[in-house]
Amino acid sequence: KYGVLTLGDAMITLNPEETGPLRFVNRFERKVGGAELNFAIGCARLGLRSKWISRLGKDEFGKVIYNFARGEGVDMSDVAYVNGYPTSLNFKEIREDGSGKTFYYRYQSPILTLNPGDITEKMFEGIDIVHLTGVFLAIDPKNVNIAKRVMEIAKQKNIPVSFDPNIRLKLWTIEEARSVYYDIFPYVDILLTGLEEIRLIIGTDSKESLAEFAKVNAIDQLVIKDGKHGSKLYTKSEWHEKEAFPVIPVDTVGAGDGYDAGYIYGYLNGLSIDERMAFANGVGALVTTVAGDNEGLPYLDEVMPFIQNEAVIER
Ligand code: KDG
Repeated sequence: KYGVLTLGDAMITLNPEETGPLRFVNRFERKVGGAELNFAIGCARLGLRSKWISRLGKDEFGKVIYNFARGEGVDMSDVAYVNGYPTSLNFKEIREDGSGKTFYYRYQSPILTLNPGDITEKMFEGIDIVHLTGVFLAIDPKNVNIAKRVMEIAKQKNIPVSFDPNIRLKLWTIEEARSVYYDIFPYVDILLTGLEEIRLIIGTDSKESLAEFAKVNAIDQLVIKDGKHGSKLYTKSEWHEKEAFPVIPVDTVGAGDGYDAGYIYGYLNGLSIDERMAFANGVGALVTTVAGDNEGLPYLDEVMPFIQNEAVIER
């Protein structure tokens, strides 16, 4: 069994039970969200050993997240409760036309108590890949130092680093994000980004510029996720493309995290580039068929039949 390590802040996500402006919504469903935790859960469901480093508020909501993640089989040995920092909240608003908005209440996130010194070499035992995302970096400027410590230890131990920019413009500006990303990119072996995101980061999505960007930053696999249009990948001077699987989406939040988990699963298990892109497209598609940020993440034995059935239908 391969092992993954990720790190980040999780939240209680409150999903409205009715559409419309949040001020008129009276009922919410309590769920759990957080990009890195979604990834960790996705990896655990696919059968990887999955470790999540985090801090949780010493409150009722912190316990909800802890028990939920532990129940999904995530290794919680480096998650601690902290006093004085309430567990973060995230309210979602859904308008009648299906568009959504997010309202964060994460000003004193428990993860703010994590310091570079808390990252120890022992945490990397049995780890085959480290995965970080831009949500953690957006929460506080000092988090870049924690991320660098994680990536430096990974480099010393020859553990590849994957990174998803996961731009959240409610947490920081694009200029702030860009400058931190460029600080991070030289450590990154696998970049898993959205098409819109990479446009925002480098200002273009022309194949030449993307290839140049990957070369300059020594990114081994540049993976570009494009939702219902599938994904593209640039590596060793070659482009690969894989179509998405057609589904009727009910909630696209978390699909990118699912894609990342699927891609990393395929990478670690030696699937060819095209196979792992198809596998990741399949995981991402399945996530969108279930409401919630991580509920739709599939188990390993659900992915292959889904991918194969679709292939049969296409013929
Ligand atoms: O990728 C899904 C996440 O965005 C969601 O679970 C909440 O982590 C979250 C965030 O900060 O938006």
